[in-house]
Order: sequence, then C-alpha cells, then structure tokens
Amino acid sequence: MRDDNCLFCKIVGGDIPSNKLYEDELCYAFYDIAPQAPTHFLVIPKEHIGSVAEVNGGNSAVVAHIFEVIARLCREQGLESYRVVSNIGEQAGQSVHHLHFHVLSGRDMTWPPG
Ligand code: IU
Repeated sequence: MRDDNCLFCKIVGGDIPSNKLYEDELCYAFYDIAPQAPTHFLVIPKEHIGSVAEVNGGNSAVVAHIFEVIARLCREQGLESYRVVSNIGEQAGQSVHHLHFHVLSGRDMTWPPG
C-alpha cells in the first residue's frame, strides 16, 4: 500500500526522480543521492513499511526477497565486501520513514559505526 506523504513511495511511483538500479514487482533499488561510499545504493520494498520495526509475519517475505536481490546485485557488480545497513528511528539516523537497506562498498569501513 502506498503512503502519499512518503518520499520513497513517491520515488517508487516516479513522482520524485531517482537513479534506478533495479526494479521488480516487490522492490526498487536506486543509487543514494548523497553517497557515503564509492558504491551506495538503497533497496526498498514497493509497499509502504515504515522501518524494520514494522516488519511482521504478514510482510516479512519482501525482506527475504530484498536480501536475495542485494546478494544478486552485489554479485553482478563484482562486489565481494560490502555493508548492509538499515537505520530505525531518529537516534539511529533514520531520516526517511520507509523501510530501506543501504548497501555500501568500495572503501575501508570502521566498526563500530559512528
Ligand atoms: P536514512 O537511513 O533514513 O537516513 O537514509 C535515507 C537515505 O535516503 C539517505 O542516505 C538519503 O541520501 C537518501 N535519499 C535519496 O537517495 N534520495 C532522495 O530523494 C531522498 C533521500 I528524500
């Protein structure tokens, strides 16, 4: 279901432009507008889910699908080392309230994250 006030629902619907990497019936992947690594793209469900905190037995299949897509896209791009991140809530850095997984690669990364 689409949330008309959601920026990422608007990206899925084409109302806000994005640099698309991949799309299928369940998910949409696009390059982050403010990349934090040489490779930085986002994979999101087409249906509106606010964050990981809203994943449940009724909608979790799309999350498994997204992880299959992430693995495939990274394989296709020849990425062997990468980080997958999802921020939940403002303190963790979530700025868009539509579930999204950041995929970052191409530079050394630190742990723990800042
Ligand atoms: P966050 O984890 O909610 O902070 O991630 C949101 C990301 O969405 C952030 O990295 C933005 O740069 C990115 N983004 C984008 O790529 N295109 C957009 O139109 C908007 C945000 I709005």
